[in-house]
Amino acid sequence: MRIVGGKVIVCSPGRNFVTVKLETEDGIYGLGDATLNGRELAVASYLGDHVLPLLEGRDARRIEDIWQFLYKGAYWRRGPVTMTAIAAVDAALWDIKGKALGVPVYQLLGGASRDAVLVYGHASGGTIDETVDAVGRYVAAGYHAVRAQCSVPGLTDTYGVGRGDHYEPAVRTQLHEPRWSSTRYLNFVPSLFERLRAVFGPDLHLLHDVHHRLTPIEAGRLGRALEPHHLFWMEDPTPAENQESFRLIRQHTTTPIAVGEVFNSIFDCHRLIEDESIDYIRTTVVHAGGISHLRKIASLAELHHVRTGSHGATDLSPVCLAAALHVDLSVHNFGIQEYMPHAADTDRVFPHAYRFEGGVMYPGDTPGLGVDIDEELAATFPYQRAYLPVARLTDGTVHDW
Ligand code: GCO
Ligand code: MG
Repeated sequence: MRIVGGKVIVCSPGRNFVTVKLETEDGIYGLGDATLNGRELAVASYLGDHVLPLLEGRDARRIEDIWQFLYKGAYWRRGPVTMTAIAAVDAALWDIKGKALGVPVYQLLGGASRDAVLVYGHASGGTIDETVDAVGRYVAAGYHAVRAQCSVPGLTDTYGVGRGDHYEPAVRTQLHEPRWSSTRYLNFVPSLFERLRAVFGPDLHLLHDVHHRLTPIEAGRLGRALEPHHLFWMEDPTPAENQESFRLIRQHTTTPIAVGEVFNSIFDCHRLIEDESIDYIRTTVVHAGGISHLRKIASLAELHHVRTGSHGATDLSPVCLAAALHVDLSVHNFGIQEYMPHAADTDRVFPHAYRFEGGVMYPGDTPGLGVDIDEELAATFPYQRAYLPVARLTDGTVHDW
């Protein structure tokens, strides 16, 4: 089954997405998400200028071989641009294999290990009262797990606090540089979760994203302060270039720790996993080398009591979400999947078989990934340059985002 063509589709139905479409000699095609928020065109060029010409004529059935060919063959390894490009090709090949064999991808990955995929939604508010209301709306919609973020008094534009229930961090106009204070944040956040627990009781899973903003010892303090409110996880407590940092957090708190949405390979997290200094690994299909590589990370994690918790913000396209759901359903050590519904225009451009129902998701049984792209409609939404905000401390120093 030779690959006879491929293209990169860049569109912006609500936000920017980069999608790879690979075509085979028998007319079957596969899709892969290649979106790297704020740096989209770099991946589009990597794929269109350098990768797709190499795929012409190769056997689409040899997924692992093509993965190794693109990874080892480039000489330049890892990094977000390379690994996102490889991920897109990998997902498209799994999509093709599923379609060729007439089965959904999760069946190729060992079949379902569970009935459905537990997901968490994003609640946020400008005040604690607003955040309580937002969490309440998710509970009413059937969610069993909710991430809660709240504006920090004295700071404008706190990370993760959206307008309405749809949060989109990338800004299409000028670059945004909001100010940040870890002191104010640390003094405030425990009161948010004290209130949420008092209102919603012990059974609702509550999550929180720190977005890499604290030092390890500050993160230890936050984790300890949140212990009475038993969070499902504290996400990205500190930047993770230095994997050893997490040992210190671990020594100070029993609050479960999740990290990994910016990781690109198993080499970014193997020490964290082997040291058992985290509880959830958040790597996902599009930024960590595709379905093939994500499964290897999940297998390593399984040995060390670490469960998966894949990134699933709106900048990961429906093609990535579909692929993630197939992995989630099949791996034994699945933990939870992040789910932010996409804009209506995004869903129209990417019709899909996956569905949300009662706090869980199902990838569906359509052969392959179960997601398509309406190329004509996509062409009516041209790319629009957009950037993530850059955080600065109150004195103007650039801070971790
Ligand atoms: C999350 C993330 C997102 C990211 C965004 C970056 O937990 O969902 O932190 O909000 O900021 O996906 O591209
Ligand atoms: Mg996050």
